[in-house]
Amino acid sequence: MTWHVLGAGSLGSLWACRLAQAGEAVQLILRNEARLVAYRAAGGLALQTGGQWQRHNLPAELPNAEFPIARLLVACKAYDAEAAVASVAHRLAAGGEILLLQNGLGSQQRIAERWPQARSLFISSTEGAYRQAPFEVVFAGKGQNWLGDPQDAQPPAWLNTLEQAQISAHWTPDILARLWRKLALNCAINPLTVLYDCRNGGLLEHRSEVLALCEELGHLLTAIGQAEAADALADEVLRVIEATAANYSSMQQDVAARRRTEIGYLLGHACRTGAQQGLALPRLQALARRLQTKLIALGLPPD
Ligand code: NAD
Ligand code: KPL
Repeated sequence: MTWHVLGAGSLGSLWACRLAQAGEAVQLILRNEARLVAYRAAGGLALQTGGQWQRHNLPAELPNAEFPIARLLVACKAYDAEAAVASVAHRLAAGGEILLLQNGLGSQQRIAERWPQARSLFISSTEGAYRQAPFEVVFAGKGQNWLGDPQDAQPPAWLNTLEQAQISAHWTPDILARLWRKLALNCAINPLTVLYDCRNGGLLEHRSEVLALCEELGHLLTAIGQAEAADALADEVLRVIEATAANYSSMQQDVAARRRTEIGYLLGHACRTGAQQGLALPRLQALARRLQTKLIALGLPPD
């Protein structure tokens, strides 16, 4: 079965190249004619793994191509994902699958609700990749991919295809717990690195602020039935800060490069969920306001 990959950015290219290398049929779906022309001019996708570049001239098409889609990997940013799926929704085969590779939460649930005729699988990824140039991607950090379906605990039959393609993949019956845990880590670290304009390690100078955020995130997670995701959160946050002390968080990098952030699906989603629960989250709300003020001052979308 063909893997249709929507979004040929960092993770989309990483998945597409590894699947193709393992002999899977892969079809890229690019946003518009200009991207398709640029892709063809580039001669395909180039992926760097372990210092070695390899080019993969994968077939690419536009969203309005005619062929039905049975398996769709959505590898756009959270704020683009729903519109991207809408652009190909008329091609989704009944009983098809949508794999959602977004960080944070909110976009996945909206897509699963809007297209219930397909099975939506949520993915939490700790792999690292970045685009060096259009259609040139560097595989920067090995990690894990956790897959799950909040509606159905049964894994898909093709799961081991991912391992054969060197994509480390694990099935979890509780993908929301994984996504909430990662969201909480990102909320405790990323916004502060933007506000203090520092590497992750710089937050060790703001330890009490980080710990206070962890406490509030723990209250939120417990209130929404994600107590497992709250377990020893502060310890893990401090461990991650120490282990990645020399790195800039993904949000800090986005802001430094004047790219839109995924704040609306991280801190924004946490604050909205708290409000729906009638939960007071003063520190997280204040953090969101400070971050939004900074984003607006830089000319970036505040959500
Ligand atoms: P990216 O910006 O590199 O790639 C996204 C791609 O989607 C871009 O090429 C963009 O042009 C394309 N796109 C947007 N709208 C589209 C549309 N309507 N039709 C077709 N293509 C469209 O993003 P990324 O870094 O690959 O991140 C994807 C998701 O994975 C994000 O939620 C991110 O937080 C998450 N993530 C990324 C990494 C990483 O290391 N890059 C790691 C873990 C999680
Ligand atoms: O995921 C991260 C990011 O930078 O987005 C870490 C390294 C955990 C920091 O929050």
